[in-house]
Amino acid sequence: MEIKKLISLKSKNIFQQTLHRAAYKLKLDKQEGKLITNDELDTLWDLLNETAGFTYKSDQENVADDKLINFKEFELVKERLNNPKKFNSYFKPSIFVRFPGDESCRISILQFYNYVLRKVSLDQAWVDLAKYDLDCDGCLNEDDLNKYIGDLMAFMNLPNITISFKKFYQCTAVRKFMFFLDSMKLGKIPIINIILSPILTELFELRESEPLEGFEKRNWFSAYSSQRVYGQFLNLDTDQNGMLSREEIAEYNNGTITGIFFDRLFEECQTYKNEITSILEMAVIKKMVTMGYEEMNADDITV
Ligand SMILES: [Ca+2]
Ligand SMILES: [Ca+2]
Repeated sequence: MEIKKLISLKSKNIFQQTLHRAAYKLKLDKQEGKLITNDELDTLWDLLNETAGFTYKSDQENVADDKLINFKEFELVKERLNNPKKFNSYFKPSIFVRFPGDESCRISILQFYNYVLRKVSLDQAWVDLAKYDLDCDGCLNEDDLNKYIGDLMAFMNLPNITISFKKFYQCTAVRKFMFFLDSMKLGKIPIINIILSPILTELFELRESEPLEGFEKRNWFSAYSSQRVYGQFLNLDTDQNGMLSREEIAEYNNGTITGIFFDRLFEECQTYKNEITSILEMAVIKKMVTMGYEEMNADDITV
Protein backbone atom coordinates (compact mmCIF):
# COMPACT_ATOMS: atom_id res chain seq x y z
CA MET A 1 0.00 0.00 0.00
CA GLU A 2 2.79 2.31 1.03
CA ILE A 3 4.79 1.47 -2.11
CA LYS A 4 1.74 2.11 -4.29
CA LYS A 5 1.32 5.47 -2.63
CA LEU A 6 4.98 6.33 -3.25
CA ILE A 7 4.75 5.30 -6.90
CA SER A 8 1.61 7.37 -7.29
CA LEU A 9 3.31 10.40 -5.71
CA LYS A 10 6.37 9.95 -7.94
CA SER A 11 4.18 9.73 -11.06
CA LYS A 12 2.33 12.83 -9.95
CA ASN A 13 5.63 14.69 -9.51
CA ILE A 14 6.88 13.60 -12.93
CA PHE A 15 3.59 14.67 -14.48
CA GLN A 16 3.77 18.06 -12.74
CA GLN A 17 7.38 18.57 -13.85
CA THR A 18 6.52 17.64 -17.46
CA LEU A 19 3.57 20.01 -17.40
CA HIS A 20 5.69 22.78 -15.88
CA ARG A 21 8.39 22.25 -18.51
CA ALA A 22 5.83 22.27 -21.35
CA ALA A 23 4.29 25.53 -20.05
CA TYR A 24 7.77 27.08 -19.72
CA LYS A 25 8.68 26.03 -23.27
CA LEU A 26 5.43 27.53 -24.55
CA LYS A 27 6.29 30.78 -22.79
CA LEU A 28 9.77 30.73 -24.32
CA ASP A 29 8.42 30.08 -27.83
CA LYS A 30 6.03 32.99 -27.37
CA GLN A 31 8.86 35.26 -26.19
CA GLU A 32 11.04 34.14 -29.11
CA GLY A 33 8.26 34.95 -31.57
CA LYS A 34 8.10 38.48 -30.16
CA LEU A 35 11.83 39.12 -30.62
CA ILE A 36 12.65 41.90 -33.05
CA THR A 37 14.66 40.67 -36.03
CA ASN A 38 17.71 42.31 -37.61
CA ASP A 39 15.64 43.26 -40.68
CA GLU A 40 13.08 44.95 -38.45
CA LEU A 41 15.86 46.85 -36.70
CA ASP A 42 17.24 48.00 -40.07
CA THR A 43 13.77 49.21 -41.05
CA LEU A 44 13.45 51.08 -37.76
CA TRP A 45 16.76 52.85 -38.34
CA ASP A 46 15.76 53.84 -41.89
CA LEU A 47 12.40 55.18 -40.71
CA LEU A 48 13.97 57.16 -37.87
CA ASN A 49 16.36 58.77 -40.34
CA GLU A 50 13.62 59.53 -42.88
CA THR A 51 11.20 60.94 -40.32
CA ALA A 52 13.53 63.01 -38.14
CA GLY A 53 12.90 66.66 -39.05
CA PHE A 54 16.01 68.24 -37.57
CA THR A 55 19.72 67.57 -37.89
CA TYR A 56 22.07 68.67 -35.15
CA LYS A 57 25.29 69.85 -36.75
CA SER A 58 28.24 69.36 -34.48
CA ASP A 59 30.95 72.02 -34.49
CA GLN A 60 33.45 69.56 -33.05
CA GLU A 61 35.63 67.54 -35.37
CA ASN A 62 35.28 64.21 -33.58
CA VAL A 63 31.53 64.42 -32.97
CA ALA A 64 29.26 63.25 -35.78
CA ASP A 65 26.04 65.02 -36.76
CA ASP A 66 22.90 63.59 -35.17
CA LYS A 67 19.27 63.67 -36.18
CA LEU A 68 16.64 64.74 -33.65
CA ILE A 69 13.02 63.72 -33.51
CA ASN A 70 10.01 65.24 -31.73
CA PHE A 71 7.20 63.25 -30.16
CA LYS A 72 4.85 63.65 -33.15
CA GLU A 73 7.51 62.27 -35.47
CA PHE A 74 8.29 59.55 -32.92
CA GLU A 75 4.68 58.34 -33.12
CA LEU A 76 4.74 58.61 -36.90
CA VAL A 77 7.72 56.22 -37.04
CA LYS A 78 5.76 53.65 -35.09
CA GLU A 79 2.76 53.94 -37.44
CA ARG A 80 5.01 53.40 -40.46
CA LEU A 81 6.57 50.20 -39.10
CA ASN A 82 5.42 46.96 -40.72
CA ASN A 83 4.64 45.34 -37.40
CA PRO A 84 4.07 48.22 -34.95
CA LYS A 85 2.67 45.94 -32.23
CA LYS A 86 6.09 44.34 -31.82
CA PHE A 87 7.52 47.77 -30.98
CA ASN A 88 4.77 48.79 -28.56
CA SER A 89 6.99 48.75 -25.51
CA TYR A 90 9.53 51.10 -27.17
CA PHE A 91 7.14 53.76 -28.44
CA LYS A 92 5.55 54.85 -25.19
CA PRO A 93 5.62 58.47 -23.98
CA SER A 94 7.39 57.21 -20.84
CA ILE A 95 10.26 55.91 -23.01
CA PHE A 96 10.46 59.14 -25.06
CA VAL A 97 10.85 61.30 -21.95
CA ARG A 98 13.70 59.13 -20.66
CA PHE A 99 16.02 60.68 -23.25
CA PRO A 100 17.50 64.16 -22.81
CA GLY A 101 15.69 66.58 -25.15
CA ASP A 102 16.79 69.87 -26.70
CA GLU A 103 14.94 73.18 -26.17
CA SER A 104 12.19 71.97 -28.56
CA CYS A 105 11.82 68.61 -26.75
CA ARG A 106 13.47 66.65 -29.56
CA ILE A 107 15.53 63.57 -28.76
CA SER A 108 18.47 61.96 -30.54
CA ILE A 109 17.47 59.13 -32.88
CA LEU A 110 20.88 57.53 -32.32
CA GLN A 111 20.39 57.36 -28.54
CA PHE A 112 16.89 55.96 -28.99
CA TYR A 113 18.06 53.37 -31.53
CA ASN A 114 20.96 52.26 -29.31
CA TYR A 115 18.50 51.81 -26.46
CA VAL A 116 16.31 49.58 -28.67
CA LEU A 117 19.38 47.60 -29.79
CA ARG A 118 20.50 47.01 -26.20
CA LYS A 119 17.03 45.96 -25.05
CA VAL A 120 16.59 43.60 -28.03
CA SER A 121 19.98 42.07 -27.31
CA LEU A 122 19.03 41.47 -23.65
CA ASP A 123 15.69 39.92 -24.64
CA GLN A 124 17.50 37.62 -27.08
CA ALA A 125 20.06 36.65 -24.42
CA TRP A 126 17.28 35.89 -21.94
CA VAL A 127 15.52 33.56 -24.39
CA ASP A 128 18.80 31.86 -25.35
CA LEU A 129 19.82 31.25 -21.73
CA ALA A 130 16.35 30.22 -20.56
CA LYS A 131 16.44 27.31 -23.03
CA TYR A 132 19.10 25.75 -20.80
CA ASP A 133 17.05 26.19 -17.62
CA LEU A 134 15.80 22.61 -17.54
CA ASP A 135 14.09 22.78 -14.14
CA CYS A 136 12.46 26.11 -15.07
CA ASP A 137 13.42 27.87 -11.83
CA GLY A 138 14.79 30.97 -13.60
CA CYS A 139 18.38 30.04 -12.70
CA LEU A 140 21.26 28.22 -14.40
CA ASN A 141 23.58 25.86 -12.56
CA GLU A 142 27.12 24.89 -13.57
CA ASP A 143 25.94 22.08 -15.88
CA ASP A 144 23.43 24.35 -17.64
CA LEU A 145 26.09 27.02 -18.18
CA ASN A 146 28.55 24.41 -19.37
CA LYS A 147 26.13 23.30 -22.09
CA TYR A 148 25.31 26.90 -23.01
CA ILE A 149 28.95 27.93 -23.41
CA GLY A 150 29.79 24.66 -25.19
CA ASP A 151 27.11 25.42 -27.80
CA LEU A 152 28.06 29.10 -28.01
CA MET A 153 31.72 28.32 -28.71
CA ALA A 154 30.86 27.29 -32.27
CA PHE A 155 29.94 30.94 -32.94
CA MET A 156 32.79 32.56 -31.06
CA ASN A 157 35.97 34.06 -32.37
CA LEU A 158 38.36 31.48 -30.92
CA PRO A 159 41.14 30.81 -33.41
CA ASN A 160 43.68 28.07 -32.72
CA ILE A 161 41.69 26.42 -29.93
CA THR A 162 42.48 22.73 -29.95
CA ILE A 163 39.88 20.08 -29.13
CA SER A 164 41.69 19.18 -25.92
CA PHE A 165 41.91 22.81 -24.80
CA LYS A 166 38.23 23.36 -25.61
CA LYS A 167 37.17 21.32 -22.58
CA PHE A 168 39.36 23.39 -20.25
CA TYR A 169 38.23 26.64 -21.85
CA GLN A 170 34.59 25.72 -21.38
CA CYS A 171 35.15 24.78 -17.75
CA THR A 172 37.05 27.98 -16.99
CA ALA A 173 34.47 30.20 -18.66
CA VAL A 174 31.75 28.56 -16.54
CA ARG A 175 33.81 28.96 -13.38
CA LYS A 176 34.23 32.65 -14.09
CA PHE A 177 30.44 33.11 -14.09
CA MET A 178 30.03 31.01 -10.95
CA PHE A 179 32.88 32.73 -9.13
CA PHE A 180 31.53 36.24 -9.64
CA LEU A 181 27.78 35.73 -9.79
CA ASP A 182 27.30 32.96 -7.23
CA SER A 183 28.97 34.62 -4.29
CA MET A 184 26.63 32.86 -1.85
CA LYS A 185 27.77 29.49 -3.29
CA LEU A 186 24.21 28.35 -4.02
CA GLY A 187 25.36 26.43 -7.09
CA LYS A 188 23.13 28.43 -9.45
CA ILE A 189 22.72 31.95 -10.81
CA PRO A 190 19.47 33.76 -11.69
CA ILE A 191 19.31 34.27 -15.48
CA ILE A 192 18.50 37.94 -15.00
CA ASN A 193 21.81 38.40 -13.11
CA ILE A 194 23.69 36.72 -15.96
CA ILE A 195 22.22 38.90 -18.69
CA LEU A 196 22.80 42.11 -16.73
CA SER A 197 26.37 41.15 -15.94
CA PRO A 198 29.34 42.72 -17.76
CA ILE A 199 30.79 39.19 -17.85
CA LEU A 200 28.20 38.15 -20.45
CA THR A 201 28.90 41.32 -22.45
CA GLU A 202 32.59 40.41 -22.40
CA LEU A 203 31.83 36.86 -23.54
CA PHE A 204 29.56 38.15 -26.32
CA GLU A 205 32.38 40.33 -27.66
CA LEU A 206 33.84 37.10 -29.03
CA ARG A 207 30.75 36.61 -31.19
CA GLU A 208 31.54 39.78 -33.15
CA SER A 209 32.82 39.04 -36.63
CA GLU A 210 35.13 42.05 -36.33
CA PRO A 211 35.96 42.61 -32.63
CA LEU A 212 37.66 45.85 -31.58
CA GLU A 213 41.42 45.99 -32.01
CA GLY A 214 43.40 44.54 -29.10
CA PHE A 215 40.49 42.51 -27.72
CA GLU A 216 42.71 39.41 -27.43
CA LYS A 217 44.73 40.95 -24.61
CA ARG A 218 41.87 42.90 -23.04
CA ASN A 219 39.13 40.26 -23.10
CA TRP A 220 39.32 37.55 -20.42
CA PHE A 221 37.54 35.04 -22.68
CA SER A 222 39.82 35.43 -25.70
CA ALA A 223 41.83 32.43 -26.85
CA TYR A 224 45.03 34.38 -26.15
CA SER A 225 44.11 35.24 -22.53
CA SER A 226 42.88 31.81 -21.58
CA GLN A 227 45.80 29.97 -23.18
CA ARG A 228 48.30 32.29 -21.48
CA VAL A 229 46.85 31.68 -18.02
CA TYR A 230 46.46 27.98 -18.72
CA GLY A 231 50.13 27.82 -19.71
CA GLN A 232 51.11 29.46 -16.42
CA PHE A 233 48.93 27.00 -14.52
CA LEU A 234 50.59 24.03 -16.26
CA ASN A 235 54.07 25.38 -15.57
CA LEU A 236 53.31 25.65 -11.85
CA ASP A 237 51.61 22.25 -11.66
CA THR A 238 54.88 20.35 -11.42
CA ASP A 239 53.34 17.06 -10.22
CA GLN A 240 50.76 17.36 -13.04
CA ASN A 241 47.77 16.42 -10.90
CA GLY A 242 45.69 19.26 -12.36
CA MET A 243 45.72 21.23 -9.10
CA LEU A 244 48.05 23.68 -7.43
CA SER A 245 49.27 23.04 -3.92
CA ARG A 246 50.64 25.77 -1.66
CA GLU A 247 54.16 24.64 -2.49
CA GLU A 248 53.51 24.88 -6.23
CA ILE A 249 51.89 28.31 -5.99
CA ALA A 250 54.83 29.46 -3.90
CA GLU A 251 56.88 29.38 -7.11
CA TYR A 252 54.61 31.97 -8.72
CA ASN A 253 56.03 35.45 -9.17
CA ASN A 254 59.55 34.28 -8.29
CA GLY A 255 58.48 32.97 -4.88
CA THR A 256 57.48 36.37 -3.48
CA ILE A 257 54.07 35.28 -2.13
CA THR A 258 53.71 35.59 1.67
CA GLY A 259 51.94 33.29 4.14
CA ILE A 260 49.20 35.88 4.81
CA PHE A 261 48.62 36.11 1.12
CA PHE A 262 48.16 32.34 0.96
CA ASP A 263 45.58 32.39 3.74
CA ARG A 264 43.61 35.07 1.95
CA LEU A 265 43.93 33.30 -1.39
CA PHE A 266 42.64 29.98 -0.11
CA GLU A 267 39.72 31.78 1.52
CA GLU A 268 38.82 33.42 -1.77
CA CYS A 269 39.17 30.43 -4.10
CA GLN A 270 37.21 27.21 -4.32
CA THR A 271 39.61 24.40 -3.48
CA TYR A 272 39.65 20.62 -3.58
CA LYS A 273 41.59 19.00 -0.71
CA ASN A 274 43.07 22.42 -0.08
CA GLU A 275 44.53 22.71 -3.59
CA ILE A 276 43.65 25.31 -6.21
CA THR A 277 41.77 23.55 -8.98
CA SER A 278 41.30 25.76 -11.99
CA ILE A 279 42.91 28.35 -14.17
CA LEU A 280 40.34 30.86 -12.96
CA GLU A 281 41.90 30.61 -9.54
CA MET A 282 45.24 31.05 -11.29
CA ALA A 283 43.84 34.31 -12.66
CA VAL A 284 42.81 35.30 -9.15
CA ILE A 285 46.35 34.73 -7.95
CA LYS A 286 47.70 36.81 -10.77
CA LYS A 287 45.41 39.70 -9.96
CA MET A 288 46.05 39.48 -6.24
CA VAL A 289 49.77 39.59 -6.83
CA THR A 290 49.39 42.59 -9.09
CA MET A 291 47.11 44.57 -6.78
CA GLY A 292 47.97 43.41 -3.30
CA TYR A 293 45.39 41.18 -1.68
CA GLU A 294 44.17 43.86 0.75
CA GLU A 295 42.74 45.93 -2.06
CA MET A 296 41.14 43.15 -4.03
CA ASN A 297 37.43 42.56 -4.43
CA ALA A 298 35.46 40.38 -6.82
CA ASP A 299 35.02 43.19 -9.38
CA ASP A 300 38.75 43.63 -9.70
CA ILE A 301 39.57 40.14 -10.82
CA THR A 302 40.15 40.02 -14.54
CA VAL A 303 43.08 38.70 -16.43
CA1 LIG B 1 17.40 26.00 -13.47
CA1 LIG C 1 49.84 20.01 -8.65
